[in-house]
Amino acid sequence: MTRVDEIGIGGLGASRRRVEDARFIRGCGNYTDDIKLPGMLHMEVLRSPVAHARIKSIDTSAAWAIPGVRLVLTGEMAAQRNLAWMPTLSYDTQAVLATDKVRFQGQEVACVVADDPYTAKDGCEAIVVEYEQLPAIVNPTQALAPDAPLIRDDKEGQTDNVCYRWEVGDKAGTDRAFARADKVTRLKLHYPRSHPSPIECCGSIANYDPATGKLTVYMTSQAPHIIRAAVALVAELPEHLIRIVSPDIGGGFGNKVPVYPGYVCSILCSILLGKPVKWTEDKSGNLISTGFARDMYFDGELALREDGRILALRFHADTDQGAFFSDAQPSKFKIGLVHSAFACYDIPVGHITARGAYTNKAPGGVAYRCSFRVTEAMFFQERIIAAAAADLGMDPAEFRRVNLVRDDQFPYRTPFGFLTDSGQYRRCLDLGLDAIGYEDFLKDKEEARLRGRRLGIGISTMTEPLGAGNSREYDILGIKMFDSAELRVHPTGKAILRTGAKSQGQGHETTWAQIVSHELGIPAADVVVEEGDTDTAPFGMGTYASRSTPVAGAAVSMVSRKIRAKARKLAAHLLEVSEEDVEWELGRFFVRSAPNRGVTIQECAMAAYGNMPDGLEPGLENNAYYDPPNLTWPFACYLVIVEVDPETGVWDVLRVVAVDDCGVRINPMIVEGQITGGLTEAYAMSNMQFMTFDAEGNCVGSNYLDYLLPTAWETPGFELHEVVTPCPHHPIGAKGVGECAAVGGPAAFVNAVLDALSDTGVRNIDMPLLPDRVWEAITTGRDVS
Ligand code: PCD
Repeated sequence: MTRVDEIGIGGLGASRRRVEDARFIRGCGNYTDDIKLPGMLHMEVLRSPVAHARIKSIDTSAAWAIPGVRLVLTGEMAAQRNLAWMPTLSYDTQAVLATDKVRFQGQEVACVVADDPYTAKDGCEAIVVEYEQLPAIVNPTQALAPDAPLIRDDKEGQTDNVCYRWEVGDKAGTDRAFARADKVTRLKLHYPRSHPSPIECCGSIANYDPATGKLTVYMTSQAPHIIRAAVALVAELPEHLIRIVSPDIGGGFGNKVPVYPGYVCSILCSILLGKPVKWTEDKSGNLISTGFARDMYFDGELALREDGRILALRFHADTDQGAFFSDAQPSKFKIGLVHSAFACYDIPVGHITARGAYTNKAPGGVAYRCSFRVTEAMFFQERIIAAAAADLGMDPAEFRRVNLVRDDQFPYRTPFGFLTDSGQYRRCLDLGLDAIGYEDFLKDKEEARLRGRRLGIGISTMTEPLGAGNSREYDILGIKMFDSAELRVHPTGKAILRTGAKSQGQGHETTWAQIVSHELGIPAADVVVEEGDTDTAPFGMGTYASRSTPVAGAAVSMVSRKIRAKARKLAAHLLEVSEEDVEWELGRFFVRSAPNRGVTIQECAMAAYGNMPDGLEPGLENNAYYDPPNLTWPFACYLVIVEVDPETGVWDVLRVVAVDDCGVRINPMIVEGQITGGLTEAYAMSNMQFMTFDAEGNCVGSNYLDYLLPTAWETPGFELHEVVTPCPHHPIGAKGVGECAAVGGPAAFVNAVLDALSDTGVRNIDMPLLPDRVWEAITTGRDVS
C-alpha cells in the first residue's frame, strides 16, 4: 500500500499554485463591474465640493430634463423612506445623502440614475446645490477646543466633537512605577491618514425584483453576511429575501468592510425603479470618500530602569475619525485593539487613554491591513522602543532582547488583559540579526560615517492579535465573530467547500482546499472553494483583520473532521469490522490488525450514496461553526538598512530582512506573497504616501500623482525568513499573517532613517519621510511633524 503523499496532493505545506490566478491573469475574473444584468441602469453620485456647509437648496430640475435620466435621488426623497441616515457598524449614524449639512468634502449629496453612466454623470453635473459654507475642522486639536463649532448637531445629546473616550489599564499602578523609574522616555508622533487604495474601487448592482420581492445585490464587500443583516435592519426588508453576492474582488485591504452610501443608494434606486441599478465608484470618489485609515496622534512614555528593563508604559491617543464613526469595530473596543501595543514585551503595568474626535474629513479609522488599529499601536510601540534604547545608550537589539517575553512565560497575560500563548521572540530576533549581519553592519556604519556616508539600521519586533474573535469579547452589532465552513463530498470523492469568509485576493480558493486535503487526503485539486454568496455560504463575519485562517480556516478543519468521522462508519461497514478496529492514515481507513485491508476516502464517499449501513443517514456533507478560544499571536521581526543622502534628504533602502512566525504555514508561497505585499505597503507608507487636508478641509493629494502607490520599480527586494511556533489552540496550528508586515514594517523603515541621523539630535520625523522633511531635520537638527 503506497501512502498518500501530502505535499503531492497539495496538502498542508505545499506551495501549491493559486487556482484563482488561472482566471485573474487571463483577465477572466468576474468583478462586480463585469456583471451586466438585462435592463440594467447606471447610477452616479454627486459629491460635496466643500467640507462643511449648510445646504440651502438643491435644484434637480435640469438633471430630470436630460434625456435618459430615470431618477434623481436627494436626501429629502431618501428621508421619505427613512433612509437619509443609516446606522454604522460602530453604533453611530451616517448620512446616506445629505439633508441638512455636508460634513466632509466628497460627501454624497444626491445621485442620478440613467440609461448609461455618462448620462448619469451629466445628470449629476446639472444639479444645482446652494451651500452656505461653515468653518471646517480638520484635526482633533481644533475639534476638541472648547469653542469648536459642533459638527454632529444631528445627534441628539451631542454637545462637543468627542466621538468616544476609551481607557484601559491600571492608572495608579502605572503612576507608582513611573515614580520609581531611573529614566523616562517620552515620544509624541502622528501616524498620518492613509488610504488602502485597492485596484478595484467599490461598487454594487442592486436588483430588486418587484414580482418576487427578492433583492439581489452584487457588491464589493469583504463581509457579505454583515451587509445582509445590515440591509435587513436598515431597509426593513425580510432577510431571507435578500441575497448579497460578493464576486471576485480586486483587493480589499479594509476598504471594503464599511457600508457606503453608494451601496445603499443603488439599493434604494432599484427598489424605486424596479430595475437593476449599477454603481461603480470612480478612482477619485474612492480616494476622497471611502476607507481612510490611521490619523492618530500619540503622546506616551516608557518608565525605564538603568539596566534596560521597562517598568511601565502609558500613552494617550487622539484619533481623527472624520465626520462619521463608520469603520467596523468589535463593539467592546472603541479604538480597536490599540491596547495590544507592547504585547510582545514583558511590561508589568500600563495605562492607555484614547479619544476619538469628529472632524470635517471623510470617515476614517478603517483597519487598513490591520486588526483594528493595531498598525498605529505597533508603530508607536516600535518608535518609542527605539527612542528608549537611545535614551539609555543601549543597543536597540539588546534592549529588545532584555524586554521581550521569554518562551517559558507563555501563556502570558498582558497588562491590558490579552493572553499571548506562544512564540519564540528571541529566536526570531536573533535569526534576523544574523541574516542581516548585524555586528558587521555596525562596523560598516562607523566606517561609512568617517567617509561622510550616513547609513542606518531599523528594527521592528511585534506580535499582532489576529483572528477576532471569541464570542466572550468580540461582536459587531451584537453578532459574535465566529466563522463557518460547509463541506459536501460528492459520490466520486470530489468536493465543494463554502465558508463565511470572502477572499479579495488572498488565495482562499487555494489554501482552504489544502486544509481539506490535510484532513481527508482528498487531493486539493478535487476540492472547489466558493465564498461570498449569502444564499449558499454558511453565515460568517467575512475577511478582514487576518481573521480568515484563524477562524474560517479552523472551521474548515473542523468540518473536515466531521466528514472523516462519518466516513469512518462507512469504512467499518465496507471492511466488515467494527469502528473501533478501523485506523486512519491520510486518505485511507484500514483494519488495525490487517493494514493491507483498507478503503480510500473516495470509496467511503461512494458508499455514502450507494452502500451505507442500515440506520446511517445517506450523503457525506456537514458544516461547522467555529468560535475561536483565543486570538492567534504571530510574531515578526523586520530589519531595514538605509542610506540617507545628507545633501538631499533622499534615502535608499539597501536591505530588508523579515522573519515571520505565523505558526504552521498552509501554503508557504502564499504566505511569502502576503509578507511581500505587506512590506511593500509598509515601505510606501513610510516613504511616499502623503494625503493631507488644507484649512478649508480640501483633501490635498486626492489623486494618484500625489498619493503614490508603490510599483515594482521603486520597491526594494525583501529577504524572507521563517520560524514556526504552532498556535496551541488552532486545529492545524496556523496563525494569521496577511497583515503582519504592513503592521510591523513602517517602524523598521522610519527607525532606520532616524538611526542614520542619530548624531543630529533628531528624535522624530512624522511619516511619510519625504526627502524635504528628512533634509529639514538634518539641516535644523529638529524634529519634523
Ligand atoms: N495563510 C497560510 N498560512 C498561514 C496563514 C495564512 O497559508 N499560517 C494564507 C491563508 O490561507 C490566506 C492568506 O495566507 O490565503 C492570508 O491569510 P490570513 O492571514 O488568515 O488573512 P485573511 O483573513 O485571509 O485575509 C485578510 C488580510 C487583510 S485583513 C488584508 S487588509 C490584506 C491581506 O489579507 N488584504 C489583501 N492580504 C491581501 N492580499 C490580497 N491579495 N488582497 C487583499 O485585499 Mo484588512 O482588516 O481587510 O484591512
